Amino acid sequence: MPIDPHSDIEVTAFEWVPDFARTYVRDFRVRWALEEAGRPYRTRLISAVDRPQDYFAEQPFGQVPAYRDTQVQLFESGAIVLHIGSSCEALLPADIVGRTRATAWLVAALNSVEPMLMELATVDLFAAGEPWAALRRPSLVEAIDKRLGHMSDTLGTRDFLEGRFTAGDLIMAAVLRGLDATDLLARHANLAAYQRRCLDRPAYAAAIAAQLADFRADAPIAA
Ligand SMILES: N[C@@H](CCC(=O)N[C@@H](CS)C(=O)NCC(=O)O)C(=O)O
Repeated sequence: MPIDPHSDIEVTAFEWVPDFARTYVRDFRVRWALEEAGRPYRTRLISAVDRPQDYFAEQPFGQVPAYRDTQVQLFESGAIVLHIGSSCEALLPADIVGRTRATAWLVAALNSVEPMLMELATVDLFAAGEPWAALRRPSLVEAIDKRLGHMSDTLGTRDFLEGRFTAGDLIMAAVLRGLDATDLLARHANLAAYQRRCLDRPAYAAAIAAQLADFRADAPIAA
């Protein structure tokens, strides 16, 4: 889906991030949902090092993504994906059971999986070298492995968490990318294959390509 500068839908993303963060900035989730829904969008790019003060009125924490269309102005990638899904059956089934189950998986990804993976990122990346990080890692890895094991059992031989691809799979597969630098997902073959199935979707590739295309080459200078 080409970016359309005249679209009514606007996604706010960062104009530049360091190499290690590229393809991981959470606006890719929103871009992916819009690609799945076949909706063109325009981007507004802001500085990650010097956030515009008035941006905090739109995104209370100054983070990306933010989103707006003719109806709503939103923040939080999960809420935005649910909103896009609310008018797109490819993301959220029309029937109440399918819709609420997909929503439950989306919330589970953000609330029951992502916090653990964020803690692992702190231990392995942001606080690497701190003595407490090395002490925390083994029990954290054990807890993550156990949680993935339960999810692997629940998924079983299904292609997607609820049988067909939904917004719940989109956010779950996106969240599981937090394990890219580890072997933790590979320990659960059906889960690894499930994530690959999600990421092999053309809409995902288009979203990642669009995020990369939006980054400027040089780091902006902080004011
Ligand atoms: N829960 C939020 C998290 C957003 C978030 O952490 N965004 C990161 C980029 S991936 C960010 O803006 N980081 C800069 C900061 O926290 O100041 C969401 O899912 O939208």
